[in-house]
Amino acid sequence: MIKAIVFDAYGTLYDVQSVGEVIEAAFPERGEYITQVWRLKQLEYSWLRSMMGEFEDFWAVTREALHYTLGTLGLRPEEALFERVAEAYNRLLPYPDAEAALTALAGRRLAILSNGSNDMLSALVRNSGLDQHFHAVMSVDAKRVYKPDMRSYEIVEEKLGAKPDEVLFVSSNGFDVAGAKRFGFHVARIERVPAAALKDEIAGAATIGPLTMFKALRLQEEAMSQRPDFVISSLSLLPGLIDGLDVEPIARSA
Ligand code: 2OP
Repeated sequence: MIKAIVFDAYGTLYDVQSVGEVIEAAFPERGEYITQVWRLKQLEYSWLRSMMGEFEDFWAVTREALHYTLGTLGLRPEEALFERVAEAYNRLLPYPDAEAALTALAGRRLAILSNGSNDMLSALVRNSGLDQHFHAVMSVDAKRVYKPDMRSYEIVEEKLGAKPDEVLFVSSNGFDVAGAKRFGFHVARIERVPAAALKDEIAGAATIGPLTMFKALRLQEEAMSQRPDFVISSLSLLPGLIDGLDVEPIARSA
């Protein structure tokens, strides 16, 4: 029986591309490049920090990655502008399918497990108004190690009391899908960019831009042995998928 449905945050519920507008306003003509390199570097730094045993929270990682990215363009913005751009990560927009899906799943134990720091996640769910849907919003801060390190996924059982095979984990991040599956969760992958659509995009492009590279590197299923149990194209299809599973309802308050 599934006792908890646990969502990844960045890229799954929240659109990391939505920082693009703030970045484009700050650095005209460079929005797409900065958005993609920033996210790629942010994840890379999280993995490097886990491997080096040198944890700094995701806010520090996010800022280091932004410094790196702007540095590749020779940009050294004044502090106020840097902060404004960094802060955009706390105001990401939820995907349009997120709110309705979470509403349709009411009555089940819903939670987030994210690389985001506690402060970032609080700001994110509050700013987007999605906070009301979650029984728990869990940060890897508790373990000082990033997904997909196996220790990060242990937080779910420690906080929710649900064993790995009692959890349906939902993510669109290939590395997180592989990690969660390796840990023993049931995994639903949200396929935001189908492989065939990416193939057509590449075939039709005169040159391959940063966004296409990002889709190729981060939004495809990893070619590793840990495969998701379910693949759906959007969060809108999650309630239908879950209707077919044995999911424990939570007691309603009177
Ligand atoms: C998250 O932890 C993996 O960035 C993604 O929310």
